[in-house]
Amino acid sequence: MKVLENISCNLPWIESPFFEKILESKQLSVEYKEIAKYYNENGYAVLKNHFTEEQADRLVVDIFNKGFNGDGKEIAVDENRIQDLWKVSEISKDIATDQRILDLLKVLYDRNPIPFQTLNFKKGSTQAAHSDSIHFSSFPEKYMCGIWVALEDVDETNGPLFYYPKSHKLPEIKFQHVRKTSSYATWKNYSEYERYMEEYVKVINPNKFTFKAKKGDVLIWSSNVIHGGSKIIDENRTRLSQVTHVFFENCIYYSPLYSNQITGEYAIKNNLINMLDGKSVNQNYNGESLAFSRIRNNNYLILNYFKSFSRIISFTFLLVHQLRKLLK
Ligand SMILES: O=C(O)CCC(=O)C(=O)O
Repeated sequence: MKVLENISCNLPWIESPFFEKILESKQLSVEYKEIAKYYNENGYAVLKNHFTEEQADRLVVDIFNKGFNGDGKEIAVDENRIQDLWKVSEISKDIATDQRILDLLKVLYDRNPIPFQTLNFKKGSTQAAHSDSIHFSSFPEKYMCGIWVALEDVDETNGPLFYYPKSHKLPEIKFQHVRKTSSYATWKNYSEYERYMEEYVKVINPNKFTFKAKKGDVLIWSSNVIHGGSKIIDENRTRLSQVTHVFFENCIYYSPLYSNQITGEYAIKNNLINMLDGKSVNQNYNGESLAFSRIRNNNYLILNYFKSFSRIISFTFLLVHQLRKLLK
């Protein structure tokens, strides 16, 4: 079994080609076993009725009082979206760090989960089809998931979450698959990715599901599941929800959107805070510490040599880069 674990292709076992064999070797409860099989096959899990009405209602109060109008006003990104309400709302943090969900994630990923970000939506997000792996990726890959919680009932009229089961098995689409040049991408280029994904789902033609959730239901998606927010049919209705984004320990975390995969310059997410202890997240590769050499803005080379000289290397690269720009 040790051999199998070692050759599990550096993926979470739940996404490994050796899943069945590893599952056989694990002593899981019937409930965990069923969820694991479903998650492996479909890339998501639904936990019906997980949070109480009272918990959902308390969070809704904080969304309006602390997220949009209260002390935490500045944390509302726009009139529909709040980022990191967990920092000012106890109930938001409680839901984001729910022990039963963390226990399940520990089983599914065999590593300690690191919840690091919450998003709350007042209405449907209407986000175009995407995988979280464009925003949040890791080395080894796929150590990331999203936990989506319905804070009220959702049907086809108030912009339900949509998702494509089994799409986690497709290759991860990174920004450099979408564009021809090796130039850097910024948020302004995100629509190029969205357009690509729109066409991609048409040709891949996976089954599209919408999550007609009851208040308190939860959907956990794996990092590469393609999902988004459906069109809102009834503009008068809200669709209150919370998403928690979660990484797992002992990885390097980066944003593919801002990385340059052609030149190997990664936008390392070095400002992650683990909600569980409030501490900054340590980055390493399966426990091995590596050096990061800053090349430009937030882009780094990842080095496994000259660790102590990484600053000198960074500086040299920056200098050469600037000189070349000047000489052009
Ligand atoms: O809530 C939604 O409609 C979509 C949220 C989402 O796509 C995300 O958090 O990645």
